[in-house]
Amino acid sequence: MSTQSSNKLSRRPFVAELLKQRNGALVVPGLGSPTWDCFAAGDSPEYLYSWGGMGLAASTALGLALARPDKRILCLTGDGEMMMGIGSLGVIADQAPKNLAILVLDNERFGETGKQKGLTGSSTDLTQVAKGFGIKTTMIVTLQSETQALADLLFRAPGPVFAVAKIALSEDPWRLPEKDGVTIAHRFRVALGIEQA
Ligand SMILES: Cc1ncc(C[n+]2csc(CCOP(=O)(O)OP(=O)(O)O)c2C)c(N)n1
Ligand SMILES: [Mg+2]
Repeated sequence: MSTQSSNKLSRRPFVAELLKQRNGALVVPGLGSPTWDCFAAGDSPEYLYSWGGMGLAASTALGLALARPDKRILCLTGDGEMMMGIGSLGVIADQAPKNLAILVLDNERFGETGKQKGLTGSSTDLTQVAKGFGIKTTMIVTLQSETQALADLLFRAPGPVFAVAKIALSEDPWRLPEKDGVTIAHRFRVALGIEQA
């Protein structure tokens, strides 16, 4: 059961609703909670789960987007993880892959490691930061009713696009996927048809 501390978006049902609309998009979830949210919504070999590596989700998604222009790529990460790899937004704006979307699940905290406060709850507006780096299309979502408009942006609008969803702090049960990086990467490549099972 999930314990909500505010009336913001509830992350598990919100992520599950969004992923229903991914229509073959490859997903790079940031470490910790976003990885668990994806797994809880239903495992897929098209999810390149992260374990431990903080700050690399957006740049990993950029590499994928450039390597596979035939696929839509979604980086689905946390505010803390995004802040750690914030410079990658400059390279994303510069390379401007049309198939890349980034969604930050922003609970304004380092949720997984004890809910320490991050900067997005006080001074930092990540959409303005993204715009400053040169990403022209951004969106902030605070209501469940905006999920459809967000899905249209993330999965259909010309990229690169950058969105922030303000989500509630929660105590969702752990849902931990496969941990072995070699296994995760292998099954991802198999799903892409570039390696044999
Ligand atoms: C380089 C590095 N520093 C710190 C950590 C520990 N760590 C793991 S998850 C996490 C917080 C992530 O916060 P956020 O991305 O906002 O996700 P949330 O759990 O809040 O959804 C931290 C600090 C790490 N794994 N790697
Ligand atoms: Mg967070």
